[in-house]
Amino acid sequence: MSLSKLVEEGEVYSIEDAVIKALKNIEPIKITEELIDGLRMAGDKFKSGEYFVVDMMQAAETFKEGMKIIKPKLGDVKKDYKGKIVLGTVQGDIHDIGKNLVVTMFEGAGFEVVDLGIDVNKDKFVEFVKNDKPDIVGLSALLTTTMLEMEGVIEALKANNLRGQVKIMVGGAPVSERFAKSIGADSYAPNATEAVNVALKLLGK
Ligand code: B12
Repeated sequence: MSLSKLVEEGEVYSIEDAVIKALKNIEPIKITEELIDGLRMAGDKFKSGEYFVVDMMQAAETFKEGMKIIKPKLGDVKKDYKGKIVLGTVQGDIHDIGKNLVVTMFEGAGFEVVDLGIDVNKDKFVEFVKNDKPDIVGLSALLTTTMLEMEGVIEALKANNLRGQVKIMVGGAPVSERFAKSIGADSYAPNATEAVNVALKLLGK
């Protein structure tokens, strides 16, 4: 069974061996893409009603197990330093599967990444920008209620005179380009691969 299929079908006990085997002749970044593909296929099945949440969770768990082995290897292919990004899921929201994918892709692309985790309040973002001076702040939200919190983070940065120091990217299933513009974010990306491309553009690279 292919790596993507193993993730799609949630074969959590087989993924580790399969990834170790694949590493013998496939580049870590290619394996990452295959694992992401599997998660996307599971997501499609979820959308069409073929998969339930439990199937989606199983696929996500399988993805995570596979990535545990890949992550240290991605360091080997790190290119030159691209910039520093801090990411977090906004306050009130505990969804992190998508955000973690974004984190992984940024790490693989050569960014210094700080992951603040889930349910992150705006003060924590403000504090981080003040002290650690990242180039980009990435905000994730999966709920229509918590996506409004993104605007709160932007307003808090403004109130602390920090807005001009960072670029702000937003993402997550309910977020759109239009929403991003309406709250004054610098950009939006629909998925983890695009997120890296958009970030490079934002930083003029
Ligand atoms: C898995 C899941 C859960 C898991 C989360 C596990 C985890 N560790 O993340 C659990 C079971 C815990 C959960 C809980 C809840 N969930 Co939920 N969940 C989902 C589900 C099925 C999949 C989300 C997912 O992981 N997708 C796969 C990833 C890969 O995609 P993604 O997150 O969109 O991320 C990609 C892009 O959006 C983008 N991206 C993401 N973040 C960022 C950030 C940046 C900066 C950028 C650039 C890009 C980017 O890149 C990612 C990778 O390509 C969705 C359904 C759906 N279709 O989205 C519901 C869903 C989001 N959940 C929903 C709900 C209602 C809830 C609960 C409130 C349920 C409840 N009553 O308790 C709670 C909320 C708890 C809370 N306070 O947050 C609703 C939201 C409805 C709404 N309109 O707001 C959804 C849409 C399901 C539904 N159809 O009703 N959930």
